[in-house]
Amino acid sequence: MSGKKHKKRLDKKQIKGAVSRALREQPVIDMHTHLYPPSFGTPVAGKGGDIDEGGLMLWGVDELLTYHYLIAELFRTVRPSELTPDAFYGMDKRAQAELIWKNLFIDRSPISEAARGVLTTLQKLGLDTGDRDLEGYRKWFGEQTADGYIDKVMEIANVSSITMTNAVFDDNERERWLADGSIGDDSRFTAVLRLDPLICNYREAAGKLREWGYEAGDVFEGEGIEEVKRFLRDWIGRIKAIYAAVSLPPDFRYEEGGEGTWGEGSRVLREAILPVCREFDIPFAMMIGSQRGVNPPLRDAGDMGFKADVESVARICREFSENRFFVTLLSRENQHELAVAARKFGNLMVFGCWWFLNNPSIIEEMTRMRCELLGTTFIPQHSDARVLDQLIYKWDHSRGILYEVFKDKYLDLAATGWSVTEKEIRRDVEAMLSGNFRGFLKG
Ligand code: RAT
Ligand code: ZN
Repeated sequence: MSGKKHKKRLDKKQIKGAVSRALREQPVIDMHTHLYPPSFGTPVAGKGGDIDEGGLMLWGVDELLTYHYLIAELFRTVRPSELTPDAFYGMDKRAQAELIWKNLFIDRSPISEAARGVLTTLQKLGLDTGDRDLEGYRKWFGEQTADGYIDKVMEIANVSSITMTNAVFDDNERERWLADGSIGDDSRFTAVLRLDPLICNYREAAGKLREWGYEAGDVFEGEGIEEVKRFLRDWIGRIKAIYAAVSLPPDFRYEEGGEGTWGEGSRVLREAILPVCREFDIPFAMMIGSQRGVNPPLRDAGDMGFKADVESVARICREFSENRFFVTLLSRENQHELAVAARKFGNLMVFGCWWFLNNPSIIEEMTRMRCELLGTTFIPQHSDARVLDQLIYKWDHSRGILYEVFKDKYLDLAATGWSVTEKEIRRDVEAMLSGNFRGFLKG
């Protein structure tokens, strides 16, 4: 039987061109960042803005250079007798940036992904990386206004929406929301309620809740349960959270019986967080595998990743079939099992190549495997940017790798005789960079 030949069939060269165009032109919704609009204050001096020392909006070359990924790399280049982490953190930001610049960019070639990222960012902003002129870069950034710079970065990175991580247990952030509920109203940003202590350290979280006027007991039980739910409802409403999220350590287990190390955290999940997510019809994100403080003096740079328990993820997805879950895991070894779990549960949306996995070789391997197991039904990447400007390199580098994977997949399709069209390539790329996320939020 001969079907009607597809008129728009592309040849190999055209397929490559179409994938490259689709990836370049498709705006991204970045579903997990640690970025904020200027309404949260900025400690960075720009043109015309006030400096707010505790401000949360980070941008500019000194912040790029002092990214915690690079701080970890700096401490591979200095002897403890020369510089301790405490001494480093005691230095001012400019001096920290200068040391990282010297040790990681001048004294050796910046070939690590985080170091290369700084250079891609400067280059795409139009600065000459060949100059190696840190002072010149600083001058350029000093001429930007924080607000206008967000538009510039979003345009260069082709990011249409930035999803924040709003840590309600962080006093600095919490107080800003309480002082002015409209700080989240910047249309370029959306909010996410981040709740780590509620599951990871309920007793401590309950103490805070009591300080804030919620009668949560030291043990998660009785009337305290309703108070935890009231707290969640208040904050989801206050910040207009589009989903709620938690980062869990590798030893996290979902313990249905409520016994064992994770018994109480599992009950908080089952009896408070997931019911409230259902009420608001929002997904819950679980980022699992980060072991905090493996080398405590390094602070944020001292965390590590280990293997998580994918079976717990599967049990949660099965028991809470009315909830929707975004899941990303930090260990490379977990990625195959997680993708297989997503084949079993439509309420599980796999996302991103998180933190130590956000390196070209691993992104490529993970994305190929996910395409092979899940087709187009996953979210290949998020940036995890902490410094606004990082959106530029994270998305530039990721788009390049997604090109390598997707073009191979469409060439494989064409080899079967299937007609591959530009319109359908664009449709699929739209889904993976934006639509799958939007659709999963809606349910
Ligand atoms: O990727 C990172 O920058 C980590 O420090 C964490 O922020 C992690 O992404 C998280 O959200 O906990
Ligand atoms: Zn993060």
